[in-house]
Amino acid sequence: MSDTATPARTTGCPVAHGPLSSERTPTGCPVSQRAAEFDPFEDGYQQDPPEYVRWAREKEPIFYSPKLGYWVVTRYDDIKAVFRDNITFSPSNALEKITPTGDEANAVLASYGFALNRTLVNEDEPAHMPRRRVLMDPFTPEALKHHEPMVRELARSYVDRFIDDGRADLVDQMLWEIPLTVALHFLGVPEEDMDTLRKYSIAHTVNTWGRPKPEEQVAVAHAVGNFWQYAGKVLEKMRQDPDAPGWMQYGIRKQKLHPEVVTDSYLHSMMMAGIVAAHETTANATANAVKLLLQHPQVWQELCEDPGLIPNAVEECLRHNGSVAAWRRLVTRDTQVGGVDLPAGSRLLIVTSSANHDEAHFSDADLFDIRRDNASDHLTFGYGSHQCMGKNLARMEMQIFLEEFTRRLPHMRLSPQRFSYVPNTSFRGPEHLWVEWDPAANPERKNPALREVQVPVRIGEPSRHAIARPVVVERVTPVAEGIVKLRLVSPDGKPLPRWTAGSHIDVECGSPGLSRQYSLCGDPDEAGVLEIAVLHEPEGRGGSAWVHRQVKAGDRLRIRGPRNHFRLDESLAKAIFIAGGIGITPVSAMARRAKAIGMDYELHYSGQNRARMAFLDELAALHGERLQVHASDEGRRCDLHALLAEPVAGAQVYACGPLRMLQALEDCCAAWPEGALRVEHFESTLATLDPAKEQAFEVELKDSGLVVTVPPDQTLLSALRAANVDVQSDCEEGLCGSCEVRVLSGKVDHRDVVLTRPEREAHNKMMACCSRACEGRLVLEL
Ligand code: FMN
Repeated sequence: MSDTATPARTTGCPVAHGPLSSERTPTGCPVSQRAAEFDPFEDGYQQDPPEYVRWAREKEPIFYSPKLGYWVVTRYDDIKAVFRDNITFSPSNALEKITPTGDEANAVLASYGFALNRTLVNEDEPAHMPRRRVLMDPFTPEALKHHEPMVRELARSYVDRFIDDGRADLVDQMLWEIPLTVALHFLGVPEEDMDTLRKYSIAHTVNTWGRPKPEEQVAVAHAVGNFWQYAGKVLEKMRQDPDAPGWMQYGIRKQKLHPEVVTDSYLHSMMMAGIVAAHETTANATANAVKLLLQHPQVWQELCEDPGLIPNAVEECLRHNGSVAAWRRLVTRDTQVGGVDLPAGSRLLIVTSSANHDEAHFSDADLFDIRRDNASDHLTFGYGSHQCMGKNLARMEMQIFLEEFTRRLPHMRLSPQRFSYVPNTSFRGPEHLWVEWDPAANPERKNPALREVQVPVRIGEPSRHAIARPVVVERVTPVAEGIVKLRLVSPDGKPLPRWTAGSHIDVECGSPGLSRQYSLCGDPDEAGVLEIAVLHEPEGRGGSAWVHRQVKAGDRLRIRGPRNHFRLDESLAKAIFIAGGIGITPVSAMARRAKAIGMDYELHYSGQNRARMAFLDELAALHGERLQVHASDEGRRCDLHALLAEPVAGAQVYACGPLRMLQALEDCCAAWPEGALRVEHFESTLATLDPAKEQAFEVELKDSGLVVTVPPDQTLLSALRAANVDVQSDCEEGLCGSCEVRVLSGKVDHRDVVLTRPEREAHNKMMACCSRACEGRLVLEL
């Protein structure tokens, strides 16, 4: 064993391994000591999977685990790439036993006729997508609505049972049984035998993802065998009454129309796998969520005070501490992930819980932030054609549970306890969750009507408009004619999220419906402070006027974000920053960053006259010679053509300012490499949708295997959401770039102001909030 780090590249592997073990990967590459020690059945992984593989995420993102015989993938982009390509990365091993069982256990399983076959989770194309399409409708937000009263009534009656006790194990007394009951209802299964089913489904988890000892294996095999036979019997019962409500009956009816797509073996396997998929994942996810929230009492209190935050809190809980820690794929042809060679036959453990803590995708990733604007990017539901079909049912249940708890037991806290987990790689949630409260302080004792209060559930991905955070205006400072700077701090000393140069926030200008974006212009290293500068636009729509008229020191504002669609590439040889007027706000933060990291840069700042240009002294002090000020009234207009006449190797141009200036820059940079010009727009020229003038069009979703029609009165974004496809969005005006989707074929009628001309002409990406098809069908990478 050596303890020297190798720079690798001996076998084409790009990873600089740490101290080495004596083991080698199947490709002959050395295995680092940490990789050799990796053991997902250890308590470290069970307690906190993303923390357990932090070293890998940071230094050795794909490694081979000799103990497991799997390649372990830990970063967001790599895992998403694996999910995206279900041909190269087959899901066929997703339900395989991770620990092979011995002969005795296998014989027991065979004695029950156990033949769990392909289900939606683990089948390859071309079989999978036709089945998914045929069986999907009951999962759309529209179809799920009618389950809401049943879930709510269940949640209420279970809380009734223990609300006066002052103490409960939420897992045993509620969170296990309700998702099971909901799963049974959804599937159309009779409710009897719940206790037996509970045992069976635990056994199934251990059988598939766990490491049962040889003596346990036989008992587990009996339970799984019984589970299998039970599923078969119930299915037979359902066939007698195929018009009853339920997803299985829906499948039975579809079998009549498409017998080659929905087969008998398929229905039997789905029956068993469906119970586990719908039940345990939600039970565990809710237990994890309640635990996480109660471990952050201030966040819990905020949720109790503002239940509108619950939908996004659910996403953040699923991100931070979801119930599916890792998933599996089988490599079907020689390929690479993240530059690492993976031969055909390699088995992958894709640690989605680690992806959910990847700093490259989630800034300040370990912070538990229920207002995080991209929380729903988490990979806990997977992604692409195999994404969890029941995600919106799970979201609905979790929202309802949290609403009931926050309203009826806001004084609940965690009891002292050590959490235990069923050892396995994938399904994760505490076996028990003890909480306590003072029943005398139950709010219902003063106000019994509280039991019946109801907040409408949001089915589907949460709306960004619900996730505002309060801030206090510490200072308002005039920084130029018509421009004020606001210094915003946390109202209660809780940290504000860290941000990166180029980011902006949304400020609610007096009401949630009137929100405006403002770039952060302070110092990203000054923790807990956000600074914006707002130009008064007298002819505007009222947002900036409100800021100038109303906002004073001590006021509370509601903001969303920060988010960044104007990132500085810190690996550049050089950055040329160009700002016009109020466009200096993001650019000043970027130039500050460039200076801090020692990058070569220049800063060109134009305006009508110095009195109307913010931050001049500060910028001059910080940037000295690198700053060029161009004030029109001094006859010093910035000659953009001359400035950018020659492309500079390895340089990028970052610009923000009036529309005219940004359009001119596109011409000036025509000779520059594609993507060398990066701009941030402050104003939108977008008209709202006029259905009389619009055409319907179709989009084919390559990753999900669906075809969605976008009618004339709907945007692509809303049509995708109605079809259960999550797409991020922010401004929904074509300004911010957050709803970008990749286009694989077809011509796009671009209506945003984010893409550059070459980007538009390439027709390989579009903004779902506003852009449409020129004609015919678009194929999207979704
Ligand atoms: N306006 C500013 O005055 N300062 C800024 O830093 C600023 N940053 C913006 C960042 C983005 C990403 C966008 C889309 C716009 C930004 N704006 C900024 C423009 C404002 O959002 C808003 O449009 C402007 O204040 C006019 O609003 P009004 O017409 O309601 O008065």
